[in-house]
Amino acid sequence: MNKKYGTHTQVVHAGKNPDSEHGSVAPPIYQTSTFKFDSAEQGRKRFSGEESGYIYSRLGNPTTDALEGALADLEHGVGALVTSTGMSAVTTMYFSLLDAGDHMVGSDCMYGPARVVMEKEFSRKNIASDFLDTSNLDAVRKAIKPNTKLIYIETPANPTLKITDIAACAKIAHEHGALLAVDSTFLSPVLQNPIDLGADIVIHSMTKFINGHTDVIAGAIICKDENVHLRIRSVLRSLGGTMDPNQAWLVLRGLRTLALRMEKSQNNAMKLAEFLENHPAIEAVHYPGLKSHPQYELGQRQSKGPGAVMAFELNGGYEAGESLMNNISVALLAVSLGGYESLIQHPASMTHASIPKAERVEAGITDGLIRLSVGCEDVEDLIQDFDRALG
Ligand code: LCS
Repeated sequence: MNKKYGTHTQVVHAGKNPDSEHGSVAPPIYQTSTFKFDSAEQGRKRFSGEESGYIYSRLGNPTTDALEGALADLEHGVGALVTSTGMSAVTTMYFSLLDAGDHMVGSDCMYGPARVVMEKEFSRKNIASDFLDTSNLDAVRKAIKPNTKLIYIETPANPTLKITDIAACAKIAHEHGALLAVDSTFLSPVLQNPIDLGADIVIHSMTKFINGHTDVIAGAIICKDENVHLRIRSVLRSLGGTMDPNQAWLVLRGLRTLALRMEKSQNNAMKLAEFLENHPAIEAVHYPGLKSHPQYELGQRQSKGPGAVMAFELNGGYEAGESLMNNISVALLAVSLGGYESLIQHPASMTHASIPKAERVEAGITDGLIRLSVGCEDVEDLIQDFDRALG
């Protein structure tokens, strides 16, 4: 895809290669588990790599390839790998890049299970980790050890919307022979391209904005370097967290309207954040589009927009938040984010409940914090509904 095209054009056409047999514009769904060989010799050659071609859908399928092509284009990587879930993308990356005796530095504030699986499960395999405030670059530098192989940041972070400097972390990682991976789920490829800023790996939960229709769980890993891509691809195919062709087709269909949806959701989020910031019942709004956000300038520099997710605290603490969640009617009370509809939830008791309380509070995930993912509704309806429910 020509990088000179505008974002909407890129999203509409990324990776597109209409079906060569019939010219169908929408990609066919190759709903098959396996592929017939013309001869035993062909089967042997496909397995040995002497001949390209499909073998078995866990190892590759034309519909999942179509989605991977589009994502590699949009994130400016050498290749993309699509996975059954976002967590599968995270754990496949951990497994591929970290061996017993290695160490990882991660953002203290990230999607709860992505941190907990490292601290609870990978630690049992003798892989060490330190999760800290990666927006503090001195803290990142100090946490690096001779055996640090990976810095993994989530920016903006779920759910505090804290921002980490991608280019600076890439520099720190590379000075120490480590790789930098970035979970860029909150902004999607239309608003942030970590590889352009020096990152080696981009992770997405495509359950969120990329699919955008709240009907599929999916993930992706996009790499800058061919060797890293091939290493992770080999592990993914063996561990088995690959994507089904039907799932890939749905995500590709959702992807084509990503820029449109993101534009509408982001415009709504900006107006709603301004409304909430000025509302007497609200103590603080955390949204990278507001000048009050502590890393507003950094966000402006490294991203094309603040996205459509925010968090806020009410003056009345958790009880006021609970009452708001029970009284809101346009936004739905549900976890997840990045869909066409607005969703509201309480991280401390829901998405981040698996993180022990002391670590959660240290990461800024207070008991009073409410997270809101803004959808494509009419913003007037969202504002009126919040005004009523806050009252
Ligand atoms: N990365 C981020 C930033 C996420 O928000 C999530 C899920 C994941 C990775 C994992 O992806 P999944 O396997 O669910 O596709 N975040 C969720 C959330 O905030 N509410 O429900 C799920």
